[in-house]
Amino acid sequence: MRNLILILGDQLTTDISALKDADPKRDRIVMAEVRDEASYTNHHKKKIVLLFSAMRHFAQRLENEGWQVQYYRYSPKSRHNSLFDVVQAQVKKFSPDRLVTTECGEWRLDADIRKWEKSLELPVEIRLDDRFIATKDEFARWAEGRKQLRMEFFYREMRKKTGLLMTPDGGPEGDHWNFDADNRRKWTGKPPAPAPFRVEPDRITQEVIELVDKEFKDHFGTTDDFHFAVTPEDAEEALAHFLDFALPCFGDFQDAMSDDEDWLFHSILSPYINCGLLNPLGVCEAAAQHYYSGQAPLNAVEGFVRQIIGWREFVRGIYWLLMPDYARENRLGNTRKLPWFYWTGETDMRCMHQAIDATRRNGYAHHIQRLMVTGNFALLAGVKPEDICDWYLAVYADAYDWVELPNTLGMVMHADGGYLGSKPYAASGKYIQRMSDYCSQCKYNVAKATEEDACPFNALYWHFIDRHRKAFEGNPRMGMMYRNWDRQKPDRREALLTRAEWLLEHVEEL
Ligand code: FAD
Ligand code: DLZ
Ligand code: SF4
Repeated sequence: MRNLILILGDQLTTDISALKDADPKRDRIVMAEVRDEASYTNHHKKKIVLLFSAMRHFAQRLENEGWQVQYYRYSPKSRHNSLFDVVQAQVKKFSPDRLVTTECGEWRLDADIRKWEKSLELPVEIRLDDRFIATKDEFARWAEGRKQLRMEFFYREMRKKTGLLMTPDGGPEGDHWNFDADNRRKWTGKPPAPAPFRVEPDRITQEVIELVDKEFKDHFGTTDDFHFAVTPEDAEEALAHFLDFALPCFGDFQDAMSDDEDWLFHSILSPYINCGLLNPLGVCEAAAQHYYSGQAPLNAVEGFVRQIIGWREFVRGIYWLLMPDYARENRLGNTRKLPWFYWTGETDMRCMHQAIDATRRNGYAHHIQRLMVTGNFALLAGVKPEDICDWYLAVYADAYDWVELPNTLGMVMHADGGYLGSKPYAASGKYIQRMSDYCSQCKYNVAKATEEDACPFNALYWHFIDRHRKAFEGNPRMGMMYRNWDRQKPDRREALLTRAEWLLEHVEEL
């Protein structure tokens, strides 16, 4: 046998670089559902269903196309509990000339795979993951020598590289690179948000749901109402659904939140893009096409494209530039344990309850819920980065270390000193009230700050500002906040800090 080709659970496309120039007659593919990957965090049950079912569908497709596939189904009694165990067994059985794989997305597993050449005594060829627009080296070259790494400037390079939304003379469509200023509307029910795309589980998915309910019953979330796509064809349908029904309003309501709508105008494509069912560049090209055909406005399409070729590529670049030390960063010196209600949703804070409950049911919450509700609370309450990062890695169907970690540790917790934002995304209840209708359903009063029934975000916000004065006072984007704080009467400041201290002591009861 010539090559043993390892395909990981988030590499589910026939275009994956490990399969380039492969020969179905002489090469053999290995894929495996293994305990170590399914249990290194408390993955949401829906994420395991999505990946195992998509892996099984993908293996079946490869077999139908004539490939020899060694597929290991999950079994608690298996002797092969890690990807290394599986590969080692295959190497023993078939004595391949070499192992071929595509670079792994997570530092943890990547570091492991890079040791295999020695432990297997076999050449291991690790190919670039060309689903990303920038290679790790390209990002490192862009970053070199820059005082500050800003997503916006990297994004412009990616626009030029891909030609997405560029005019023939090399400028950005609409004369601006970024239309974010148009993308901050509150949603009050009109136009109605589209129903999310649904696929009913087929026989394979049903089997996996039964497996997950039995073997992963202690994991977070529920398998109930599983309706994610698990094949590339269905994921393409999900993309078409988004382009037709949600993209036109994506920009306007990108930052909005709603008490009775889980999905609003978001694409819900990250679970598919991240595991290989959709190609990120293809998704952006399809969105751009909707702009050129007049089906969606530029602020929506540019905003959407920026999330993918800007933010998604940028966080990956930061991850590989700074790992493994990055994961240990805690520049604000936080020490608090993650409050238990992150796992149960049992809190009277309506915004937190709704975001956590949607997360539990769906394995999904949209960006502003992640950033400005659950993230903002963890930042204000001073939760340990490690704890909150573990939570985000566990609870979302799209979560992988390379994308979760910079978003949480960097963007939300500002624990890296500011690679993902020039100031922390800290906000009081006023922001949540402005962008949602949660507050009108809440036990707490968003207009109050110091009283017993006052919105906890308000006093916690000022406590955050006060306790991190040294870190942020000199930041030009924070200066106004410090001036506002200093202008308040000493009694008022005292009352706010006293209320915040009480809240911090009683976090578990909120
Ligand atoms: P849309 O709002 O429709 O956006 C379109 C696409 O843009 C997404 O599918 C995604 O591929 C990309 N995108 C948007 N924002 C980001 C971003 N900040 N970073 C990377 N890609 C982005 N995204 C993940 O894919 N996996 C994660 O584990 C993850 N963890 C996060 C943790 C925190 C604390 C925060 C604040 C954000 C996190 N994000 C993560 C980014 C973002 O919230 C999700 O990508 C988005 O909510 C997915 O839903 P959607 O497909 O409907 O996105
Ligand atoms: C996330 C995940 C899960 C839950 N299970 C598997 C698995 O059983 N087999 C596998 O090959 N991959 C799995 N994955 C994805 C990996 O843990 C890992 O996150 C990615 O391969 C990183 O690129
Ligand atoms: Fe959230 Fe405060 Fe509004 Fe309640 S009042 S929903 S806690 S922001």
